[in-house]
Amino acid sequence: MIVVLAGGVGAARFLQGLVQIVNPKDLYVIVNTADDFELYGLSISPDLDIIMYTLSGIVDKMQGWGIDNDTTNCLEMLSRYKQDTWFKLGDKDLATHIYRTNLLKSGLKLSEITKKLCQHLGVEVNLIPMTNQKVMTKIRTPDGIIHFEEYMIERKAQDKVLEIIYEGAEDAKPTNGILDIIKNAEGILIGPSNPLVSINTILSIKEIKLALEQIDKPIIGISPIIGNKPVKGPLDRLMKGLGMEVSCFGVAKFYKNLIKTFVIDEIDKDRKSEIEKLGIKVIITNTLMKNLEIKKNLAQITLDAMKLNVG
Ligand code: GDP
Ligand code: FO1
Repeated sequence: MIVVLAGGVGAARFLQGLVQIVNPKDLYVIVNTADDFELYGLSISPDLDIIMYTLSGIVDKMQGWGIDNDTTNCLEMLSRYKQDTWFKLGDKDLATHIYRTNLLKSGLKLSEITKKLCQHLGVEVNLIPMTNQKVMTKIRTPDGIIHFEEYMIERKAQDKVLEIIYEGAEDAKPTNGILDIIKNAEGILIGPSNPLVSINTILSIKEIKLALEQIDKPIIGISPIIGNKPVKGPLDRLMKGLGMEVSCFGVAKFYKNLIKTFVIDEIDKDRKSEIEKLGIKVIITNTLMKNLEIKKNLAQITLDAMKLNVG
């Protein structure tokens, strides 16, 4: 079995390539749930949904989130009622949140509900929320502490980032089974996800971090930054806010004590020797996943690195 640590869009694209070359049933994806929040009384799990929709082929490919050809009738009506509608929930997408919320209310755990959703959508990869407890990424700004989605979407990532807080992480336990999966994995792949608000949230659960530190298995990272810019999202602003260098080198430095191999883009090949000085092996390839061929190639190269045990 292979374990992948995942956020939303970057990891989902990578997984699309990986399922072309690995039996999906052998893939165990530990997914960030610290973006989860409630809206209109509904429980939303953006990263789980992004991966589910992507792997089942129904994702809105341009956005990388939401469902293809979805409508927004419900939001339009809510807007008439003067409700906040900054988080674009499509009508079909709403069905997922209604289903999830009802099952949570009936006593099922998020991990159990995720399994059901995956079965209904024909997703064979094992998607596992990092925890069944509440962990929430919050951003400390000069105006106060706000939820990550509010920072990123409602306020368009314009606030100065003073601190990233993983609220609830101290007391959160990994979802049942995660520690055994890590122990028995052939290797661990860290998707090209946001290291600060997707991967570090998973690592903020102490037992997961410890399990990863204790295994003697290859751990391979993939840079979400290409040519000193994230492909999407506010990673540059978050890194700047924390005083980090916005580059593949900055991400490698952040992962220094975790990974032994890092996959970077061809455009960043000049940074290879600096990263190697951190004690990390570097693999250079095209990491901009514009089509299935590139996704598959990136997955193959990452997997080869894992199998060669260079990690
Ligand atoms: P989010 O939850 O939607 O933010 O998704 P992730 O946690 O997976 O993080 C998005 C990250 O994925 C951003 O930092 C992007 O730079 C990265 N990303 C998205 N598409 C690509 C891609 O094609 N190649 C690489 N290398 N990174 C990507
Ligand atoms: N991202 C946006 O930029 N704007 C949105 O309105 C938005 C709505 C949305 C609805 C459901 C969902 O599953 C994801 C959605 N996303 C939206 C993406 C999401 O906010 C982020 O990419 C992740 O949460 C960051 O990890």
